[in-house]
Amino acid sequence: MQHLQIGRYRFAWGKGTRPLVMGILNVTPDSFSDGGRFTSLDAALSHAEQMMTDDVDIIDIGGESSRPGAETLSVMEELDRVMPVVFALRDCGKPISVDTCKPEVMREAIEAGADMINDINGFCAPGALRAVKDSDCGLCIMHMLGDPRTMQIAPHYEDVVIEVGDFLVERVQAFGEAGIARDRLCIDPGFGFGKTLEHNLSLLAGLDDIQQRVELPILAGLSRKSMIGKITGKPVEHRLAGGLAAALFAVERGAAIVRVHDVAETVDAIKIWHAASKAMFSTGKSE
Ligand code: 7PJ
Repeated sequence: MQHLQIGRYRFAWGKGTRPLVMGILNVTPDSFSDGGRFTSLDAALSHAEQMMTDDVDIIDIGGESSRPGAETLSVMEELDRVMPVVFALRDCGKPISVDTCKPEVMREAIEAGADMINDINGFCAPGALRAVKDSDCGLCIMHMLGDPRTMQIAPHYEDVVIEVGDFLVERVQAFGEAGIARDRLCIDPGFGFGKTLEHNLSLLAGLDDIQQRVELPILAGLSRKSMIGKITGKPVEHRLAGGLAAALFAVERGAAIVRVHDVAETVDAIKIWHAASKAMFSTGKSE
């Protein structure tokens, strides 16, 4: 059985294991609209509490918007948003992940007890590997073409599955050369990050090819993304059913973790998928 180390937590992954649900906790700046009594911290903590009630496996805290076209935050701004939430949740009983590209934020988060760093930039920033090396936190290495400001301007690949796979293989090699244990790593093709609808669909269909090449757990983030909207014609607030179908397709192709907004619904969907796929193993319908 293979394992993924996520800080204080250790999860089995691979055939027959239950895929994990990572809940998205976006931290927005304080608005102080009612005199500061109900702040973005309160809002984030009550959202986290709901996710725990809903059986989330990992809580992913993000302060910087990485939507296409988004502007970047300064280190101080990002720390101000994220760190109070990390401190408040670090002993909540669930692994805490921090979604950041900045080595300074990675260091502070790890110091404060975060269990995982999720970097949409694949730890490509100078100093990123050094920032995470001397810890046992889990690391999600995501592929992105370019940067969030420009990535959706005519992205081009000869073969998206091969090129994203090449990038992930190279990054995993760099982690190995830096002396970082393989059982801390998971990989992510980065749906929507410099990809057209066709690219995203090729990656979804090719998840098992990437898995076979890299042999690490795959994290898939499809929740509410524009590819769901493009196929269904639905605005972001009506993409739940589409997102559940995408998440189940991803786990069927081997994804070990799905990153989602709608935790309760995804946990139920995965419980059903998992129960049925276990029955398939035990009746010998699967090789
Ligand atoms: C992803 C992410 C994703 C990982 C975001 C959004 C945009 N991290 N952070 N994978 N997406 N690992 O949630 O729509 O797909 S931000």
